[in-house]
Amino acid sequence: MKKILAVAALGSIALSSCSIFGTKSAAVSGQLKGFSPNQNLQLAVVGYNQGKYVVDGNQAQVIDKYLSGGYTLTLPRNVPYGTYRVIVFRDANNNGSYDLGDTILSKDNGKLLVYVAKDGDVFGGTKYGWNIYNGSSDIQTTILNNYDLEAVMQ
Ligand SMILES: [Ca+2]
Repeated sequence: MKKILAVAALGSIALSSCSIFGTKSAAVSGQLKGFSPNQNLQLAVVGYNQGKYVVDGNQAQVIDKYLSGGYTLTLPRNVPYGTYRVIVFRDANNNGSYDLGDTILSKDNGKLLVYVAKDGDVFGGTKYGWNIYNGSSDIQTTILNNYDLEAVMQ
């Protein structure tokens, strides 16, 4: 009898974990300020941990070559949970993704994209999926806009 109960309990756990599979879709948008066209500039969502950009080949790279003042990027679902930034970079080796040797041309805007497995992960107030954390408890959990990027002085 106990064995049957245990199996039933396991079954319900499996069912409830199923319901959290499938990340809600999300996109981040913002304005681009001060960038010059014709510099082979691209946009990417890049891991950012402990003050450093992560270049490990596992992060999805989302590219938009049309620097037309503003941007909207669909955020990937097949990346590890953690903290990310959108960057503008010059693709020095023309391989279509950000990697060592490419120059980041956007300033740190003080915001992090936070991808979490469940509500409240990483920072209090986050919701399952993608969020924008701006250093305060006022976290954007649904509409991920105003992630503006400004060019560094060159
Ligand atoms: Ca590159």
